[in-house]
Amino acid sequence: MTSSIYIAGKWRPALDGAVREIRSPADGTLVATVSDGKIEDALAAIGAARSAFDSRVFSSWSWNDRSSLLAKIADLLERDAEIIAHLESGDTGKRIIESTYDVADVAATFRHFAKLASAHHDRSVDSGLPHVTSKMTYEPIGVCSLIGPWNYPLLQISWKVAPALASGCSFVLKPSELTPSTAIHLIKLIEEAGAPEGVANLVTGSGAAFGDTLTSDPRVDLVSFTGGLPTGKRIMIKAADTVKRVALELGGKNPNIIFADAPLDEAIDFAVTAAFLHSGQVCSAGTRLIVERPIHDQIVNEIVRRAKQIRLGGPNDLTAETGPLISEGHLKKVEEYLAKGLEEGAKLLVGGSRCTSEELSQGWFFPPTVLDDCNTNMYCVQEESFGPILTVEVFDTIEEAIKIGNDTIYGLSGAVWSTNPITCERVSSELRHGTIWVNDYGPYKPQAEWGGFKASGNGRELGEHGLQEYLEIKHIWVNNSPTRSGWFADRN
Ligand code: TXE
Repeated sequence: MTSSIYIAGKWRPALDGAVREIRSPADGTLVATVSDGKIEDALAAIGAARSAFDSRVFSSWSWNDRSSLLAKIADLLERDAEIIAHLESGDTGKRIIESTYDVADVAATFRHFAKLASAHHDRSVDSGLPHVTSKMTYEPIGVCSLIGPWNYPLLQISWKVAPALASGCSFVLKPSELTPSTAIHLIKLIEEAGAPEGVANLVTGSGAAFGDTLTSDPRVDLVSFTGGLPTGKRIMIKAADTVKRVALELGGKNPNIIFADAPLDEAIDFAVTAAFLHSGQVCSAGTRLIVERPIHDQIVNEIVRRAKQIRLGGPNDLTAETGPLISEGHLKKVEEYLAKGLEEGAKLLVGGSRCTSEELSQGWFFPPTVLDDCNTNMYCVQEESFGPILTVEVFDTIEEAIKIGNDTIYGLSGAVWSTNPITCERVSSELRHGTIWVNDYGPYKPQAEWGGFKASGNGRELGEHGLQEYLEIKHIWVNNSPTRSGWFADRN
């Protein structure tokens, strides 16, 4: 779709006419051609969002009406689920079944925020004075720049778009330049559901070209971003000049801690999934396996055996269990990361070099890889590879397990496996990460807040806080019987 920029209710090409080809990471085939927006397009989109917001065309809707809009969008997502899943798999190379699960989660996200919106109300505050009413009102923050990543393209932007609409904001959406197709479809559904012109705007194109415009323009009130740490830091700097609210989800380096008394069969099975699901391109991937020394060999041997069996392939390969990395650049980054780990002394147990078989050589496939003999001083333990690389560390005491699990600049998620409730309670309370799973790995719910401690980001998405992020809070004090204050003497 070469007119994939949507501003003030109209689809149009980039002002300079540039287009960008989207190619499948599984086999290099052309899956879409989209507009390649630039600064001028972003400025126009911000202008449209600002005008729509200032006109109150949408913020004046009742909470119930906005709730109905979100429910309608959820219905349309479910109606188009198959189309959307194919678009998502085309851009990302992930299996159709995974994209299908993602679309269901996206619809659930819209339903969650629809429910929150319908239940939303002002809060009265006890003024302590009979002639005064005092209340807290919740208003949309204004114009939002919503910037998404490529690993869960539609899901991650739905965590931003749904609360922005629920609260009555206007926004400019910028999906990753690698995976824009489902964002384009979502905007069509928002249009079909009846959002007023100028509320939802979309600019496709690269962050390098116009990201700074979206994050520094004075007409923008909030930036919500999911992506890499360096970009997140840059966004904070760009947003600082006009003191925008900034919400960031910047990934993690997530510990998966297994004690010797854990249910081992299940712990091993989940360790494999946590590390290799979507080829490790998951912000909450369990890429740091931390095992109690006596069970190290048993656990690692079994994970290696399982890792060797994982079948890689593109969306059209129905026997595939996981897909490719997103791009050649990302594959190279994962290769460099692995090379550093080996230089540092990590021991390669399985995987380790890109797939060159005939059926995989046209795509960016990298096999499940396990590095043993790791420790917290290593680059490969501290830095996110965002690929299918699992590092293994050992511990002897619970204190050491907690220390290792917290020895990271990130703090997104982690897990603890043990049959001892006291162990689980202590580890889950002392790990400094935004989500902790006990004898499980990976589930999340739209009703529960998601986000990170430390360098994993700012703020929370989903849950109730995920809506608060898009609201300003105002205190309205009404004196129904004003009298003089008498603070200063009136000398006349
Ligand atoms: O991310 P970028 P990249 C991590 C992961 C990965 C690394 C780099 O470790 O290897 O980040 O990935 C837009 N102003 N995660 O380079 O650049 C960009 O166009 C505003 C973790 O792909 O951060 C895209 O839409 N926006 C993560 C989005 O930022 C800018 C998911 C993300 O791209 C911009 C993805 C700028 N100056 C990667 N420059 C997670 N938390 O789940 C780029 N962008």
